[in-house]
Amino acid sequence: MRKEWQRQGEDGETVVRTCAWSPPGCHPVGCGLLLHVKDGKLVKVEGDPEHPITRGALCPRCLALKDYVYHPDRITHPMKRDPKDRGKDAWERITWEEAYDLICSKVNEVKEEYGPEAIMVFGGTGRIASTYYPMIALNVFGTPNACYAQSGMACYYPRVTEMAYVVGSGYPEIDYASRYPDRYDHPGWEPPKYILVWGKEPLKSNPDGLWGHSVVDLMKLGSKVICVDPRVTWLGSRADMVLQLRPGTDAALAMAMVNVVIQEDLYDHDFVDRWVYGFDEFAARVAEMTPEKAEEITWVPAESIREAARKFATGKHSALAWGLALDQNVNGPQAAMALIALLCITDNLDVPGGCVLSGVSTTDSQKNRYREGINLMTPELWEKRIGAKEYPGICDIDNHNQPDVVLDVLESGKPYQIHMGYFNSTNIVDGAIAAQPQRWTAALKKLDFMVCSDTFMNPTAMALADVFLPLSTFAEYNGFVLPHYGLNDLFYATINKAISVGECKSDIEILVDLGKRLQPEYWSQFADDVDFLEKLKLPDGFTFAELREQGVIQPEVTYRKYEKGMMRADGQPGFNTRTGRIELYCLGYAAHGDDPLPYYMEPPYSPVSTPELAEEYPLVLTSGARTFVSFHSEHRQIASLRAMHPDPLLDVHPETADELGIRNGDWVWIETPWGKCTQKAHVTKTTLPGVVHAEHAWWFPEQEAEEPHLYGHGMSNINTVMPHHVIGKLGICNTFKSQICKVYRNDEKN
Ligand SMILES: Nc1nc2c(c(=O)[nH]1)N[C@H]1C(S)=C(S)[C@@H](COP(=O)(O)OP(=O)(O)OC[C@H]3O[C@@H](n4cnc5c(=O)[nH]c(N)nc54)[C@H](O)[C@@H]3O)O[C@H]1N2
Ligand SMILES: Nc1nc2c(c(=O)[nH]1)N[C@H]1C(S)=C(S)[C@@H](COP(=O)(O)OP(=O)(O)OC[C@H]3O[C@@H](n4cnc5c(=O)[nH]c(N)nc54)[C@H](O)[C@@H]3O)O[C@H]1N2
Ligand code: SF4
Ligand SMILES: [Mo]
Repeated sequence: MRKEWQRQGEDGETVVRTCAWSPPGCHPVGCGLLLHVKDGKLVKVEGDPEHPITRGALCPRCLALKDYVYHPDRITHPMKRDPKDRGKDAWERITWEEAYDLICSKVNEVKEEYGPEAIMVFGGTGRIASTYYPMIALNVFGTPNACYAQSGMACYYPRVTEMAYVVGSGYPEIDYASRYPDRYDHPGWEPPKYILVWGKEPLKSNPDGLWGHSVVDLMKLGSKVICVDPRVTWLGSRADMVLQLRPGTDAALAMAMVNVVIQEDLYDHDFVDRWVYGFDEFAARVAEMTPEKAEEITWVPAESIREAARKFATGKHSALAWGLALDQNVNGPQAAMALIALLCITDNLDVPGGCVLSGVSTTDSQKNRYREGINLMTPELWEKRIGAKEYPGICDIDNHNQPDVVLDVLESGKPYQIHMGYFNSTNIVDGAIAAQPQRWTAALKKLDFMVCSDTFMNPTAMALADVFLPLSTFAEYNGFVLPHYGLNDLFYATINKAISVGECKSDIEILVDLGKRLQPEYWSQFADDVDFLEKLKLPDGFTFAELREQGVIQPEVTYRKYEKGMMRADGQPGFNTRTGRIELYCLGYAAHGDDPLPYYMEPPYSPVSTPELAEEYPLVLTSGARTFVSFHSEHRQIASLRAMHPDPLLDVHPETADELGIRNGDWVWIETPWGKCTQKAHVTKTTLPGVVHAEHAWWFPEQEAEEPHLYGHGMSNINTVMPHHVIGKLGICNTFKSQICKVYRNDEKN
């Protein structure tokens, strides 16, 4: 436990200890930083050696924080623009009061004329904003419409939904001893024997609450890694096994692995008898997926499937790190069910060195606030939430819209038209989130009024916004870091304000300011942003000020919580599902029209499901593996980071490159039936022959800002070639990681 969040340093410096979140973007892993401040300016950034988890380590994005904070292009005051000038660099500086007045009068106008539902708040991935943007919708504007616009909500929501239905809990995280102050030395804790890293690259992604480098720490303590990935990653090159599968075939592989475990009687009968519902039906279903059949589908040799399954099942304990590739796969819920089965029937759930769960009492403060927001509106208004009728399964898990339905509604104006948009942490026009961004952009241009809060000008603000709100970085505000957004409280900490830059404000300040103006009955309970934080109840009853003094809190872990009544609100042993057990015959899936048992389904576009299309588009395309130097569309303007990775790269195997007449470094077109874009070929043996991997979220801040150029609009954005409406029966998942394409030289650029 650390103390002293602020101290005097040398030469008149103040040193502020803090934990990172965003902006600049990252997920809530809360790495520890020491921010050195002199005369109100950030002069040095270093890792905090006393942070119990990250122990001084930082990745390049935090090391470049100073370059980001003081970048000459950063926008540090509010601006407005006449809607007829959208797309033009015709911004006018205004004060916060003017910005708020404009926003509030538009909100009231739209509400009066069309109803609150005509406002939609758009948010992106798990930056700190994602904790608060639903509150702008629900608790401030009073609209039921909060939209995370990725087709099929295909990030984290699927895994969380699957866990909710099958296990009745939040996300299971590998036990990297984050909850012990003495970390890896803690008596009773042990490193996993095997870590199954499935469709995830944690060293680069540090996703949701997993500090990725801990996998390296665990390997040093003896853990072995099995990677399931079409590419050999850095971790893969040091792994015990790499199962290089054809993208999108994960469900077949996972079913075959769990089948091996059952056939070879490598599972824990006692666990199954006590805690699993529907095991016999499940076993009968996966029995159809023999390793030989899976080999045909996945391209992974049957013997490797057997070997990996045996290792995982007999290693005591083994942990699963399952990643985004499971979400960006329309067969993801079925793959997930098989993986959850693999984890639990081998007794690796909620045990030391396995995967830990959070109990019912986990941090739920923000969720409670959303609920208050829902209660502020009438049930009839809540009923109008777009996509919730069609896909209640996903929409009710996180009180959101279903984004594919949203796009249809934006385009058709039916059942009602959206008139105002508020973009809070999403660069929808030419950033990461939108499939077919051309469609989103055209549909959004019809809105009467749009607001964007961000740090830099970007394609979304340039093309759409009428008001721009300048945002503070995490060095400039107070807040909390909640790993897994509170769904698995591995540790938690405060973000401590060290500096101010221009007139920038944080998401939390803007939320409270707008709330006080638009819903004073509710928001008058909070004096300001810090008072709002003080009143968010955290686990263990800490307030913001107390937590700041304490430093990083590592809540105590209890293993096997399901035996102790800690997984259910009623305090009974078991799990928080309909049957009280882990449902491998999943009644939740069945209730939403899907098969209660796992099955294999080909990706909707593949050499197998669409052989005629595949004649023209013969390659399998996956996309979006993370890099160290960017967070989605962010950081492209930070010279030190961009120098490490100047261009968008397409990984192509040397044999495939030869067949296509492509050399390393050539610009190539990547084309699908939905469009084309261009990236630079990176010829590498780390991918499979016939499988290419494209980077996502590319735009070019150094290029002409105004439309039609719009920072190289669509030129290298891989999502211009990704379709909408290929979602599974639950309304979740997409095909960003399992698509088909053709690749050919782009001779205009070579
Ligand atoms: N630096 C950085 N960190 C980030 C982000 C960022 O943009 N930059 N984004 C954040 C976000 S929003 C998220 S969701 C997380 C995601 O983080 P992760 O869950 O780690 O996911 P990815 O980095 O997309 O990569 C997953 C791996 O899946 C592999 N893969 C591709 N297709 C398939 C497939 O069909 N099956 C399998 N089994 N594997 C496949 C890729 O080759 C890649 O190695 O990262 C977060 N962290
Ligand atoms: N092809 C392909 N496409 C993908 C993916 C893939 O793997 N393949 N990954 C997908 C995934 S998993 C995700 S989550 C989406 C991500 O998509 P988004 O989250 O929409 O990411 P960006 O396009 O970078 O837009 C985020 C914007 O928020 C701003 N920002 C950063 N921090 C904050 C903050 O704290 N508050 C506010 N208000 N703004 C902030 C940034 O400056 C940036 O302009 O992309 C998806 N797109
Ligand atoms: S993972 Fe990297 S970018 Fe994210 S907070 Fe930690 S050091 Fe910073
Ligand atoms: Mo994501």
